[in-house]
Amino acid sequence: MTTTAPTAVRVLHTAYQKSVAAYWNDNQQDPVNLRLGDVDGLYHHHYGIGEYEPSVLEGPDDTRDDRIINEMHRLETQQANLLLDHLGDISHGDRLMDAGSGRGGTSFMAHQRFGCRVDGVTISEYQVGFANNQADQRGVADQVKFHFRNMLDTGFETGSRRGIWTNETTMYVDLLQAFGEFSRLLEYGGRYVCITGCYNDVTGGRSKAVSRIDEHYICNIHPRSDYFKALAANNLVPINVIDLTSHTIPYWELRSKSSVATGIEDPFLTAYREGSFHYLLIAADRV
Ligand code: GPP
Ligand code: MG
Repeated sequence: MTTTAPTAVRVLHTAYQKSVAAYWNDNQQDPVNLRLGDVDGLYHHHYGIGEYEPSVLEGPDDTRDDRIINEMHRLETQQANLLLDHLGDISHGDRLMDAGSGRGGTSFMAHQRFGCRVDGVTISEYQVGFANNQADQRGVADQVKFHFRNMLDTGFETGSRRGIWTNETTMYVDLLQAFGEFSRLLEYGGRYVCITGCYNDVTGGRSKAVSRIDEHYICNIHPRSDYFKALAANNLVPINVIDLTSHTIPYWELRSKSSVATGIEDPFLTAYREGSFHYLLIAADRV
């Protein structure tokens, strides 16, 4: 028996969670994430927002690809900055949690901005190793730590968090369970910020394009309504809801023209343009 087996048994509760962990442990060499991260050492696993600079698509040919990669990375970093803008006032002594922390990009940005301790949790042991290695290289390993833990059952202390965020990770979890755990972890008045893709209740059920996104990432995109039901059921009161759909379409247009396109660009563009899918930021306070 390996030494990691008992830990994995405690962290991964279901066959679905095991398959998600396997996806993120095994499919990790995609240049769409590594080449962008190599730009400045911030490795993201989320999409971008804002207009791109159109000149990146023009000549000279020998630098075009690098300029597109840099620009996509800038839009992804801009997305994470917008998320952090909504965490409210965070002091040095506060503690934050990144639920579904990937390779750590948003966690490092949060520490840089607020100077406080950040714990990232992920069910991918590969990602824990990658992100903790980044923390060592950045010299912040005492402040930013990544844990092989399940966001539905973190084991962290009740009321220990001033802020928690999910940057495109809630499509992998039951919202009632996740928000129940976040509500337990947040102190009174603490803030939860979510950026997510959700499907549109108004246009009906899951569209074909949304189903293709689910299949691609092995996720389960929730309807918009489920977010607000699950927040309300867990003493999380929205203070801000921003529809970012029109702000993320340029990122997908640029990505579809890049050398690192993965094939999922068309379903995203179709889903957003037909109105069956939204890109939302939700900020909520724990009461
Ligand atoms: C992007 O990660 C996010 C997800 C996989 C979750 C799904 C998000 C939705 C909004 C539906 P990534 O950066 O690893 O994806 P990619 O490799 O395609 O860039
Ligand atoms: Mg990516």
